[in-house]
Amino acid sequence: MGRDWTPYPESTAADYRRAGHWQGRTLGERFRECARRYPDALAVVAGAARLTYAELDNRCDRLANGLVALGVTARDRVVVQLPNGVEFVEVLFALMRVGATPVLVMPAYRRQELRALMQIAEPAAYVVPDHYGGFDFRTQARELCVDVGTVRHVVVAGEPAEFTPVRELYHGPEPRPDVDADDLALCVMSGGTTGGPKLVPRTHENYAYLPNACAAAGLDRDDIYLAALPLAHNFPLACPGLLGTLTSGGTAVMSPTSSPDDAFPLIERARVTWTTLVPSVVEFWTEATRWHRSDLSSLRLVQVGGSVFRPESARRATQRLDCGLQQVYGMAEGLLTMTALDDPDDLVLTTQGRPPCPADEVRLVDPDGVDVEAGGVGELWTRGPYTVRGYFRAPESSAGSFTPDGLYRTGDLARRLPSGHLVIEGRLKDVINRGGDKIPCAELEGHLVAHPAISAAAAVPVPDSELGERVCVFLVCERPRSLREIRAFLQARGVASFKFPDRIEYVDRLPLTKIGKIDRKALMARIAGPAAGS
Ligand code: OOB
Repeated sequence: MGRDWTPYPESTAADYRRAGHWQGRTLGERFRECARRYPDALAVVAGAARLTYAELDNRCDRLANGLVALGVTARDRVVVQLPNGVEFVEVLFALMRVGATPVLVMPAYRRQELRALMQIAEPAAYVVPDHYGGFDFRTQARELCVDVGTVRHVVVAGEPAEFTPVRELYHGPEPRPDVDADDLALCVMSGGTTGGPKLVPRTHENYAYLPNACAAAGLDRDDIYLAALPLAHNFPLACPGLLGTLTSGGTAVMSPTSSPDDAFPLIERARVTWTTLVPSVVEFWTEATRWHRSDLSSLRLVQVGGSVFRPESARRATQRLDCGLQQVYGMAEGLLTMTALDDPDDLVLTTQGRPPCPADEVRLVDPDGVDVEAGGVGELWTRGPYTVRGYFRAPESSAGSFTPDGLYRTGDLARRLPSGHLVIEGRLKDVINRGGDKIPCAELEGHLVAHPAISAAAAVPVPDSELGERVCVFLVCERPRSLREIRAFLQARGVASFKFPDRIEYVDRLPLTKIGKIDRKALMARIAGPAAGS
């Protein structure tokens, strides 16, 4: 096995297998077992398409054959940037069946982010929609093929232009390799760390454990899941999300976006029972119940995570949506914590719950790496059967983010209640969490100083009632530039629009800490007052 990623120590892997956390089966096998057990059950609903388990299983097989015929081989990386839809599900399982590694990228990402992660992944293929959200992904694919020499095939869902259409890749049998459960199932993008984009390598055993771990959501084959957040994100994909649904016989309904206009009619029509959302979207849904007439009475559970969820919003949401709530704290790197369905209301409203697996180790430490006193706030360090030990092909960042004995340093600050429930109190890392979308400050600053008139830049979070945080940038600049000009500059560079500044402040120079780093605390204190406008 190549060493593009850090394996678990053998004795630890043996412990996880002995305890039954790892079951030696691939995700493809688990889905196929489910398809054999419930062939006629409805697996996926997307627009007019409705596929039973047997149909979906068969289509995934045929697509896997077509990918082999195209020349995709085991361990090839394939960047998949598809919105929620049947193709997403089929491409994901087909690649897993070929033993290739899907690298899942959110549709909002643009050329800058993609180029950086493709330079790490060296993908053999890139799978995109023709259009989504008013953006032509084929144009971006053309540019990326120039930027990144390894992409042999661009595969398009929809009108392919000069590329390969997905619809022509459903083939008859081809010899396919065996896939090992301890090999990579997929890579997801790290959202939580500083620095450039990082890929999180998840093995089949590690990733297949996640949906099991989430049994706390009480999922069964009668459940109907609405995939409203982009499925390339770990939370709707596997916590237990789409993968939990398709390995337990339930139905996954695809929503093209998370807006109430798309999601509410789908909930009513398909009698959706549960979904996964970020706090800003739940708040929007809560408001939308005032004017939307759709019947949401089938909803029994909404999972909420990705950024801080205020107790008042949580209370309002459960009342207006009239359903259960599960708070989830998690990360692409692995660890999840979740409230239980039978937790008392005050714990559900004010905590982010407990880790689901007895083998999850969670430490709260002070700056010297020493465990804080019971009840104290410390940085959360973790290791366990579904938390990775390092990033894909990034030994240096891995060394910075993981301790020598394999604990992931989350950069989040947490407190533990006597019941074991964790409360996320803040964070140490320089990342802005804009409604669940993560923006590494240094990355945005790097793009800003590429502007010829900007000599220095610092990005800081500004508290916001809707999104939790928005992006404020402090610029040292010859003369003030409009927000519109700065955004246009970032757009032309190919930066994802959720990273664009919401507010600009001009300074003569950036305040520095004693050791010469940008003093973000001082900058945040300056904007604590009302918005100055820009
Ligand atoms: C989820 O994953 P990522 O990789 O996009 O972001 C991880 C970071 C965490 O380190 C933390 O800073 C923040 O997002 N976060 C939360 C939170 N859940 C995540 N901060 C406060 N409260 C929460 N409930 O965001 C993710 C992955 C799987 C499940 C849920 C969320």
